[in-house]
Parts: sequence; structure tokens; C-alpha cells
Amino acid sequence: MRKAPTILHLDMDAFYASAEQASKPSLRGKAVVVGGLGPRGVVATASYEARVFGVRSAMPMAQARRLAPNAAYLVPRFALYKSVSEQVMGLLHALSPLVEPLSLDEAFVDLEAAGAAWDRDSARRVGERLRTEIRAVTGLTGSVGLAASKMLAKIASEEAKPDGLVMVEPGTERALLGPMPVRTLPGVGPATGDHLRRAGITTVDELAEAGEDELVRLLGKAHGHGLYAMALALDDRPVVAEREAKSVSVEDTYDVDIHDRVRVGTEVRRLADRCVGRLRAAGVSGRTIVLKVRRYDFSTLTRSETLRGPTDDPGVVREAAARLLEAVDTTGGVRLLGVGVTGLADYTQEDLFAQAAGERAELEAEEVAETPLAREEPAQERRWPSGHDVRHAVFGHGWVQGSGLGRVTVRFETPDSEPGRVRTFRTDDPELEPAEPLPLVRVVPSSDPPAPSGPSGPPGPLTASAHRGRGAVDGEAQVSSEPAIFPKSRSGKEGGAAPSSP
Ligand code: DCP
Ligand code: MG
Repeated sequence: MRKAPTILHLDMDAFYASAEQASKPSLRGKAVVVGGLGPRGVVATASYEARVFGVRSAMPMAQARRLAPNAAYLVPRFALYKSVSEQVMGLLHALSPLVEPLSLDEAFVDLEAAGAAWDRDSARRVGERLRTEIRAVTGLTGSVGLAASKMLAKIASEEAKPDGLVMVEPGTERALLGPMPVRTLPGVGPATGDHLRRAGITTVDELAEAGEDELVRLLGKAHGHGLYAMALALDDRPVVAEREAKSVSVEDTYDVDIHDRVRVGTEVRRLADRCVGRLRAAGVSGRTIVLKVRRYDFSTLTRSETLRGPTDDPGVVREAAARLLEAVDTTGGVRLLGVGVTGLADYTQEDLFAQAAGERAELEAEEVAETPLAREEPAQERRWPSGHDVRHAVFGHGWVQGSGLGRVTVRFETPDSEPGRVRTFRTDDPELEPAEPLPLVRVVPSSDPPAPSGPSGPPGPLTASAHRGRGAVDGEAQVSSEPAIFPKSRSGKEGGAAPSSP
């Protein structure tokens, strides 16, 4: 293991919810819950203000509403989160060529790779500067962990939350890890955690005391051996840059076209399992699941879905492939099927299984009308998901605070305005239309000098200056400004039909 704490782990704080608060001045400092609002929706995340009431990621939305009835409930705006994520990843890439993204809001960076840091002091300086830059460029806060290994860097960023930096001094790793629950270690998900608990092992110290032989007996050779090393804080895994181009895939061509929908499903499941077999043999996992279908007339299409983090779990890959198949018309028969996984990494998050189940619930929820009323006019209701952006010909940019009974309530405010006023319209008001998200931080016109970045002045990639919460000066002008840094297009699933909610 290296001697200096030069592996950095960044994790944005309450990512989706913070992006919503930055976007909507009236929600700053308030309980905000983002997730599926349909009857089977789950919480994607909650602002720290909502966590006080016990609201957590992956909790059923109905339970969240009971715990925090007065919170704001919003449907995710993935296009916004993705563009903020790209800004953050850009800042990380400016530090080092070795950046390993784990999800939209989380990544490892090897600071030694390009000489950005070499010891404690230089690593701390880089970490603090990164946090300043992230705030300036995105308006959001991220927490940083620094350590001599990936495992400890990730634990440190968790300790640093929210809005902090924690460095694990080399040599103190075992003392820090010992009292922590076994679930802290990478690769210990709910199933392994339960298994260990039944064997009387709940803390990392108890894992280490159990000894390698006992862990191998309980968990099998590879897992037991690996976990024992982690319990001793021995983690040599390198930071691996994302290898988008690489993928693992399998496909089959059939002698006779398959017409039976059930049989197509069975084949896709079999291919998913074979694909996972190859992934595991190669010791990697991946984030993007790809389904390929060639139909009777040789028309070929591929569909893909990207998960929050890499997986090598057969259940997750199977479910994703099955979801992708649902959207493909196979009535004429299929002659070839394929399943692949791309976006490979060495790191796996066991909890993705729970994630897959949650996402499926949300997708189904989108198809179910929420109330009898919504069923009467589903097109109008679905057009106005809570939290999504709108533009009114007279009042400008705003967001949907709620809809139902043929009415939609809009709050007119923008990221750098004062908290705005609420107005209600008919859902078919011709002056009201859906809009693209505005940038969270206003981009400085190119003629302006770059924003100052502190006394030591990094020549860093600062391209924007923060205007969060500033007063009325900008308020009016902002209403007519165009989003400069955000992509115009939204892909179907992300921008499309989400349930509206009263
Ligand atoms: N997410 C999700 N479903 C989950 C967990 C997370 O959709 N079960 C989404 C919403 C989160 C984002 O991924 O905002 C990042 O996940 P994190 O685990 O990093 O959680 P947060 O960033 O929300 O909070 P924290 O401050 O704890 O990192
Ligand atoms: Mg986060």
C-alpha cells in the first residue's frame, strides 16, 4: 500500500435534493424528497433537512410522506443531475488522468498519477481546493475523503459528510475501522451482513478476530480471503479510469425465428446469466446493460440502461435486460438476441440489487394513473410532473409545485432569484409549456475575467461564479436568460412521462 493519503474519494451531498434546492430558492433549508411519486414509488434521496425525520434513500414514498408530511416531494430531473455530474467529473479530470466514477455523484481520483499531490499537506490542499471549485462551478457541496487506499478514502468521505473533508492518516487505519460495522467494508451488502451477524460477527474487529480460515468457511474462498484483508485495512486496489469502450457481451442467432414472447424472455435471461459469467471470470463489473435484438426482417436495434454504479449481479443484469426487452416489439419474430455490459470497473456495489428493484417499482408507477381524476385526463396530468420546469409566456420560468383537478400550480423562481410567487393555471393553458432546466450557477460571459478563487489562486478550471441566493438585481433579467451549459435534448425515459401528483 502507498505511504501517503493520495487517493481521493468525492461524494456530492444529498445530490439530487441539493440540485433541486439550488434550482428552487424557495426550497433552500427545507425538507425536500426526490423520487417516484406514484403508488409504488421509492425515495431516491432526501435533503439533510428531511433526513432529520428519518427519510432515507430507497424507502417507499408512502412511508416518507408519513414521516415528513410537510416536505416538498419532487420527481427527479435526470438531465439536470447528469449535466451537473459532468461538470464535477470535469473538475476531477483536471486533477488527474486516473478518475474512476462510481455513480453520477461519486468518484475516486489517484492524486499521485499526475503529481497533483505526494504527501499529506499537498493532498489536503488539493482536496480543499477541489471543494471550493465544485461549489463555485456547480453551486453544490461535495465531501472529500483522503487516504492511502480506496476503501479508507470512501469511508473518510462518508465521515466528512455533509460539506467536509476528512483525511485518514496512514498508520491509523485499523484503529479507525475496528469498531465500525461490517457493512462499512466494500462487498458486504445486506445478505453477507446478515450471514456474518448470525455467526456473531458485527464489527470489523470481530471479522479480524474470526481469522481468515473462519471467514473462508463462512463465505467461500474468494470472498472470505478478500474480506479478511479488508478487515486488516489491507486494500491495494488501484484507481482505474473508466473504460467505456470495453464491454463484455454474448449473443445467439437462432435457426428458426422465435415468435413466442415468453421464450424470448427466457432466452434473454439465459444470455444475461452467461454475460455475468464472463464478467465475473474477467473480475470486472459494469454500469451499462445493453440488449440487442435482430428481428425477422434483419432490422437490428440496441437498447441500453445505465445503473447508478457497476454491478456483476446476475439478478440486476437479468432485471435490466428484461426491462429493456419490454420496450421492444418482437411480434414478427426474432433471429438474434444479445446481452452486454459496458462501462466496466473493478468495483461492485452489492446494494444495486435493491436499486434494481426500486427502479422497477418506479417505472411501473409511471404507467399507473395516480387518482381517478388523473385517469380521466392522463395526458394533461402527466405533462406536469412535480418539480419539473415550465415557462409561462407572461410570468417566465418556474416549476410545477403540484397538479390535479385540471389545475397546475407553478412557482415562478430561478436559481438566482429570490423565492418566487405561486400561481395556478388550467392544465391546458396555452401560455404554459414544459421547459429545460436552467443552469444552477450563472455562466460568466467570456469577456468577464474569471471568478477569483482564493488567495493561493489555482489556475483551475473556474468558469462560473456563484450567484446563489443573491437579491433582486439578477432576478428579473434571469427570467429571460437561456440555459447556456445544459444540453437541449433529453433522452426518452428521463424526460418523458412521469406521474404528476397533487
Ligand atoms: N440514489 C437513488 N436511489 C438510491 C440511492 C441514491 O436514486 N437508492 C440517487 C439519488 C442520490 C444520488 O443517487 O442523490 C447519489 O447517491 P448517494 O448515495 O451519494 O446519496 P446522496 O448524494 O443523496 O446523499 P449523501 O450526502 O449521503 O451522499
Ligand atoms: Mg452523494
